[in-house]
Amino acid sequence: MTLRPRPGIVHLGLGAFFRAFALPWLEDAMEVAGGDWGVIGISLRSAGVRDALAPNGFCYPCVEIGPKAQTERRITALQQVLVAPEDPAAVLSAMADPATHIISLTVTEKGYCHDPATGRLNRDHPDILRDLSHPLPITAPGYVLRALQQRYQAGTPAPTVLSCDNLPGNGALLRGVVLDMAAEVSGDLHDWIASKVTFPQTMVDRIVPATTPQDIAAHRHHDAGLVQHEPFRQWVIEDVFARPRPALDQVGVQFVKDVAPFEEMKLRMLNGAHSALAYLGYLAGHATVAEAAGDPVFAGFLRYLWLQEIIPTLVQPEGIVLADYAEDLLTRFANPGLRHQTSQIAMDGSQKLPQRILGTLDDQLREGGNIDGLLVVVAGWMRYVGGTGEDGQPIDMQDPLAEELKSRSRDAASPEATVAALLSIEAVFDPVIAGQILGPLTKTYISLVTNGARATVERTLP
Ligand code: CS2
Repeated sequence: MTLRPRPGIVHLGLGAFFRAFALPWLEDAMEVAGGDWGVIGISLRSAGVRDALAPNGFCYPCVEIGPKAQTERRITALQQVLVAPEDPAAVLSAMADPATHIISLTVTEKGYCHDPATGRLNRDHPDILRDLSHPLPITAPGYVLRALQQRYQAGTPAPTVLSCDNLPGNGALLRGVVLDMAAEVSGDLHDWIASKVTFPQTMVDRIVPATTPQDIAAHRHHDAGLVQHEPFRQWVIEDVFARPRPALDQVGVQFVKDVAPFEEMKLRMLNGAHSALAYLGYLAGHATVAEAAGDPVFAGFLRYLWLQEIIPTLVQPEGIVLADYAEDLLTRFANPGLRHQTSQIAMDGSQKLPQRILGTLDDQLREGGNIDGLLVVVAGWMRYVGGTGEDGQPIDMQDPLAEELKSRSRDAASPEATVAALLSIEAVFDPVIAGQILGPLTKTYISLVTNGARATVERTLP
């Protein structure tokens, strides 16, 4: 069935994840229950995605890569792609249009312009300072703020603002950032947003590796809009959606009162393990998650981390047995067709570490639990951001704090000094926790430097 519904959603950050996760799911909902839930996608930076999709009217192939077979469907619910820097006013008009009931976001962790350690707006962020004094924004929170301002001024009903990024309490975090900005613009606008606009928390899950030129070359139509994903998908949404809403509940999306147990499970178990494989696996020479997960030392390490250090900090979400969830993760990671690069996941570690690893570490410290495995992951990140691999080759480290991470690593005269210098970055590490882990983390880091990642991981296993 070809769906060309009218747009009801404007989505900021049209990466592969949204195209392989939410768009197919929205199509499933429209096939069951109809509705105009077409999507206008917004690229906040470059024209690449628009240019890849425009020749085919924004329709694209979405390929599911199972462990044995692949299946393909064609997605047709994306109506248009706007490139924000080309015409920011057009983006705001789409977001402020009364037909737009949902403004959704996948702008990655750093797109929220928050302080990762506290979750609050980073008031020193140069783009935020700019957006507060310009009517045409450049940041994602700036777009949300100015679109809400237009709706408020025009008397247009408040939309649902749906963050779909891997952040703890993503809805509340975005709400806090937007409200902090609104307070600088107008008290009335602030109060309208606070009382009328809903920002549900969500947990989103599907592994979607970045599409490579080789993937496109191998596709039967060489379609540049191609996205590829694993079979698994899970979407849990806090049930505070403004009406109308797509019939996602009829096609397997879970609407619940409290998303937190699902979200913490996913961030700490899936994303935490992903980051562990990204840094330590990369250092040990594993280019992909499947390769690393297929290495018995790393598979053993993940099982140990999950069962001994992560699961003890979690509340079991309804309907899920955490030990089974862990085994399922290992199977998902081992999917040989996915070619999910460890270097892709390693990106932006300063923004990811707090919710993936450091929150767990903090909980374990409070309860007197074991933290040896978590420390190996933090040490792996520290070694990785130093910029040189175990093979002596430079690492293409990408992070919003890259310059600071590199200069702190470079200026440190010893491994002890490296650990201390990185631990004192307060945007990432809570100073109290930093003080508690300095000693053992330094030992682990020295082992990584001396013995390598794989041997250090192996020694951590009981
Ligand atoms: C990954 C996630 O790149 C990363 O940091 O950990 O994109 C991960 O694949 C998804 O969250 C899975 O749902």
